[in-house]
Amino acid sequence: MFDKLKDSISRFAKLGVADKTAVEALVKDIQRSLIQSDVNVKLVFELSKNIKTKALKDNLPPGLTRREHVVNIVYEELVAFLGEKKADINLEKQTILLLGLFGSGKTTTTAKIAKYYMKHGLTVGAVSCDTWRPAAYEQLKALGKQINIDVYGDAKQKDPVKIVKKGMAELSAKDVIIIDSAGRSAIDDELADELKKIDKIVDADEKILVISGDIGQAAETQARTFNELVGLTGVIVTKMDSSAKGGGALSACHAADVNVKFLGTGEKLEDIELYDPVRFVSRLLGMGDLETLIEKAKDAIDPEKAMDIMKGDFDLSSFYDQIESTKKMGSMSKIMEMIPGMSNIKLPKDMLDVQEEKMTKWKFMMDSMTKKEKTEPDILDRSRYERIAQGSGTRPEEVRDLIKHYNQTKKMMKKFKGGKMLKRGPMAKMFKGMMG
Ligand SMILES: Nc1nc2c(ncn2[C@@H]2O[C@H](COP(=O)(O)OP(=O)(O)OP(=O)(O)O)[C@@H](O)[C@H]2O)c(=O)[nH]1
Ligand SMILES: [Mg+2]
Repeated sequence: MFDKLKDSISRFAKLGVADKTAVEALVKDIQRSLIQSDVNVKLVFELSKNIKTKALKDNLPPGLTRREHVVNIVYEELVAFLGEKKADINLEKQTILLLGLFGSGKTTTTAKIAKYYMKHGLTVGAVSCDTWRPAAYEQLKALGKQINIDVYGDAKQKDPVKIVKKGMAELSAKDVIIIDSAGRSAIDDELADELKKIDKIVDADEKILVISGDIGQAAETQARTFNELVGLTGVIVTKMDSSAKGGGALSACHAADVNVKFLGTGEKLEDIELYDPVRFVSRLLGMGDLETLIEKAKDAIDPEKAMDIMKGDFDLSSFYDQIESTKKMGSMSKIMEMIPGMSNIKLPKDMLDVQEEKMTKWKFMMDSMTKKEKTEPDILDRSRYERIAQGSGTRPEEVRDLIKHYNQTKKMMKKFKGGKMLKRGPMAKMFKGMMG
């Protein structure tokens, strides 16, 4: 879905100027992509109007070029358009009812989310109350076997309500019980009646509609109808991998005011991801993957310190710490690639990439420095250089080299105005994500 967006953005990003003509061409491209993904035309026009107005009228935030500003706006508008809310998944004891039309992916999704909850340390059981589809219970049983969960069903029982009652009792020791219900080719009275009865018995904590991405903007009506029927707590959009209309379905869910919880991205049981618009749009636009970066950064970096570094606001010891933790995440330029809107920024290439051997020496040097020397390296003079070199078994030139590297990085970071970029936009979001 939205296949061409990435190309449009990268074409735009390569342009020398980001004037009215360029913005208009970009917006046309975006429109084309969205309409191909079956996004409602009215919504497409609203979105393009927003992008155009903001891109051309907004005052340029300090530190951003017009081009970066425009890309950032496209990014933010798309996130808002698809629903800013990241899926909110409760990891407590609960019952989940999955419902939806024929072939939308309910049974597969039952097993997929079972696996997800298990990965988060919960015990899971599933109930098949689909008395419509031939061998529905067998299908779920086979999937359950793959992930080693208990599945309750009764191929002889024709009343889904009875199956659910019994299944809930059998599986009551499980943290999470997932109920796979029957579909129909359309929402008719029979299905409505059946779902209402099941809903009454189960009183599920989550009532999730499973929609196939290939229905595109028709998802809006479908989501609204099911919502009126049972009061949905969320939607899972499947087949995002195989349908060009996934984008239409997602924006339609947002328009219907239901929250997307997961996306199905393939036939295998691990092909599911938590819906996170920031991550999703970043990837769509070829602007890297913030989530991945946040995950990595959480392990490696102290966000407060990282922020100081970006602002050029650091002393020798935090400089050293930062080089060390940045190394854990990969090179600085790699990191920048993962940040939306930042991939075009020319960072002093691999300023923070220092060879291991050099790092060890630097460590010794810093051990031989006084606290004052580390916070105010400017006080270093010839005799201090010599003393530090002697204490660390290095040469004075090598100590000078460290200081030179430190000063250069500081200067570059200040010039690159990292601090200003941290106040808004994706960078700010990333750091917020790291803190949380
Ligand atoms: N490519 C792809 N295929 C999927 C995805 N989710 C489900 N499918 C496939 O869609 C088909 C229908 O999936 P089911 O899970 O049986 O759908 P269902 O809603 O339970 O169908 P009924 O029980 O007949 O109503 C199967 O072939 C699945 O492998 C997905 O995210 N991507
Ligand atoms: Mg099924």
